[in-house]
Amino acid sequence: MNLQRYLACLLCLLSLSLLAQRQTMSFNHSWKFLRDNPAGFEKPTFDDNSWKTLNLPHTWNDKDAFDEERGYYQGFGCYRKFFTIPEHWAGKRIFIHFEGANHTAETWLNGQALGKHQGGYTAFTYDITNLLKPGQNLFSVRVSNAADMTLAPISADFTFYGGIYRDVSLEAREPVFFDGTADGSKGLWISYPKVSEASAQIKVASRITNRQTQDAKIVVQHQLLDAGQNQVLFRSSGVAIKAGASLESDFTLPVLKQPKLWSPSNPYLYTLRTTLLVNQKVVDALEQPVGFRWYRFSPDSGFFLNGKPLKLVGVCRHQDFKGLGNALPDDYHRNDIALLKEMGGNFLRIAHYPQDNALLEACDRMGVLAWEEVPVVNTIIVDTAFYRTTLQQLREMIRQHKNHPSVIIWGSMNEVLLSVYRKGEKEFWETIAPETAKLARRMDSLMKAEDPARNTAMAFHYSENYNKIGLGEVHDIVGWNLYHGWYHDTFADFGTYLDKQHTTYPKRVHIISEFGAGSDRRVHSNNPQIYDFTPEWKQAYHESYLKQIMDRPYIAGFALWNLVDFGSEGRKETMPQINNKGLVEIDRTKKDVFYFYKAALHPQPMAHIAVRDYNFRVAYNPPNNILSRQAIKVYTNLPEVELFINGKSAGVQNPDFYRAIFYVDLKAGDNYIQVAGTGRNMEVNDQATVHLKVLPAVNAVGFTELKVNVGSHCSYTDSDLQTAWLPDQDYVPGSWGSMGGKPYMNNKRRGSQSLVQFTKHQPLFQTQRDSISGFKADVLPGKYEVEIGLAELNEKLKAATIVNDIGGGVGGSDAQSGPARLFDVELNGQKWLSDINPLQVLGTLRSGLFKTQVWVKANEGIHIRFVSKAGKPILNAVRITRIQ
Ligand code: GCB
Ligand code: CA
Repeated sequence: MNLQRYLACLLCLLSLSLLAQRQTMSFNHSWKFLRDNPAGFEKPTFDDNSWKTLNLPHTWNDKDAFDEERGYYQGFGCYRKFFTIPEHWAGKRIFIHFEGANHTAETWLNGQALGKHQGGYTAFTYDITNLLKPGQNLFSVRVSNAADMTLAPISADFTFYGGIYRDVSLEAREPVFFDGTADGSKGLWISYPKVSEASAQIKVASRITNRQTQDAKIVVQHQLLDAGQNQVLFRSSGVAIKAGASLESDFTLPVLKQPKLWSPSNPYLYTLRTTLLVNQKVVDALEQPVGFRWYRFSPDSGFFLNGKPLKLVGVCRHQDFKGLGNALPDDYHRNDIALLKEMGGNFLRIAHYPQDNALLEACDRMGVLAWEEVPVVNTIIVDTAFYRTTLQQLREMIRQHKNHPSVIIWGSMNEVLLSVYRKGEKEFWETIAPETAKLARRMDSLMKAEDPARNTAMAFHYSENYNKIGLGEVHDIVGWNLYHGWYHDTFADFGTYLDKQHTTYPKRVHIISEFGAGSDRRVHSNNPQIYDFTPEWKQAYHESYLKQIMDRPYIAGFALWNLVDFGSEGRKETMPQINNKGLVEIDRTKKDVFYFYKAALHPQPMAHIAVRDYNFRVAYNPPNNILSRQAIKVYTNLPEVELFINGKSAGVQNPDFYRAIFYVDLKAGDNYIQVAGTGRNMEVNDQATVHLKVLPAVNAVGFTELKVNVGSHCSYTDSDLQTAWLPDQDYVPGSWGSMGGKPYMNNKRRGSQSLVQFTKHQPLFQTQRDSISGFKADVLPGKYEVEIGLAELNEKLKAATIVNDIGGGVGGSDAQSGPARLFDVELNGQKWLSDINPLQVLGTLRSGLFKTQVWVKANEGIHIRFVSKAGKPILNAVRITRIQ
């Protein structure tokens, strides 16, 4: 070892051991909490004995955002914590750092106000030194997640879980230190003014504070260490700071020759260690990741990283998890980045707000390019206070996360014209639209001033209004959130729409900032349709979109919606309170469609039998014991795959765009499915089991039960009972089916998009046959239990207007103008239920089950007849069970 290297090593060791100069301590444990706002709670004398003790991270909405009650607690929650400063921290500056509290936090120390932080997704720091006492001290924090018209987000499709939901830490520093207290940052900001294959240069901006009582002469040392912790660059400079003052200074490091570049496939990280010395003693030190890369966007040919084209392929991601709300330990964030990498993704849209630092660190380390944004969603508020907090959230996000090499795009707004005519068309065009454009321009200027190296973007929804008011010209990139084939139109309309945008605005950079479809593993169809929540439709949707995007070089990339299922309390689809457009469920169980992306994006040879979402199937036995064919899909990137069912080959296929579909016969019970193929000289296998429950036909001797999801083309699986409700069908003589009517539609969508109470079987009750006249099942003689399920899905009918209907007669003076209904139900010619008015009997959006028993004679079968007295009869579900 030569002397120079020896000295360099020594220096490394030295600073490593002295890094302890800044000491950080987790401060998550044993807080007292009350979901209320009692007067004087911030004072040390306040009695908090009855409060709950808990550890952070914490949210108070982990349960109520998922229950049947509309809404969730949005108000105040108070936290208190007594603590003593360790003795060896005496004489140091002490800070408290909150990584995030949603959405407004007021903090006191020993009853004295430290400050108020607005914005639920960025960190904040207080220097508490001057208010600390010897012995016991008390922190009191009042957090609010109440609606606040001065703070984004105003409205959005996700739950605004309240609480101190990220880590809190205490920190001790020497009196000369890097100072990011004002914006929750580190006080040190890295940029790379010049990077190429030949050389790279680092610029460091910093803010250093001298809290000593005397002026300080400070040596600032920058060391760049490679991944093996060897020093590759060193620069030492001197600054002088007066007692009590802060100084902002820039340092430029020497040029690094032949830098190792950072990219998703090789996320090489250097470390920049910056050390402050006073009188040769280390007083502060920070370490930041450094990844050398450069990039650009082209309107015609997309994204380029380090001079080479790279399609951005990835996901958007929300930050919550089953049972935890948004209060996630760091590993949960890292785990989601691992999922994205496993899928072969290289791009993450951190939607719709800044997320945990652990997430960005994981992007740096694992190689994911990131777009991060502030939560200006659906609308702005025309108000200076709203503008101030918005710009502040933006500034904090950039200052806190700028050092992450993974970040390439800062985002300003999402679908901000969604609530367009909230206040009427006139006000929109005259005030809201121009003010939105103005705010977007201010945000862009701020982003460019804070970080000229990054690109800026905004996400539009499917509306020409963005173009009309000039929002397409504000930022560097236009992001489109498009849902053709889910909320409206067809898959192919997606590409057509984009092509039109591209030709109309040829100078724009286009990225797909969202597209997605919902799915619920309990709902299935061989004939999936738009907005039906079957995994089958969702798979078809993604298969089509990915192809369309890959076929268009001008599309820089995509961040599909969403990596995960997430909480959205206002959403009441088949899985109420959850937006189920994830590639994985809210507990991160992978859906089959995850493997479609993996097949398409990850280079590693793979094959996945896409039956995991549908591994329990029910069929009725046709006479000859051979079941109708079942489709088995394989997602794979192999050139050829062979499928085996119960050990027998079901043929060989060459997949088309990463998928092969085999039509096979399954037997009753467990079916063992295997797929095999070869890719890159590697043998690849997958195996799965599909259980097929075969029920005897209605007119067979062994018939036990028939369950039908009336009004829906989908089957519905009840996993508690290991059974499925079959899709509805028109009556087939000798078999079963409904008669008359058609599926209930709401806003041109199948089924209701509201929660039906008193059931966990939303897919059964949200769908319905409207105007039904009957249901028949041609069963053999015997005794049967017959049950029908009803729910009034029409929310326009109000109970108050119909109270007198039965007595006074429907259509009388008290009747509402809407389609009131009153009907009798007959069973095999006998009156079973009379004067059923579901609205009155059950109420709006409440499920009800009505059962009875009947002896069926020879050649009689079961015939349920709906006899209308007024309006149209309805039926949501039917069950027929043989009991004798
Ligand atoms: C969007 C929004 C996102 C929603 C998503 C959806 O365009 O940006 O917040 O969750 O659509 O699922 O409809
Ligand atoms: Ca139904």
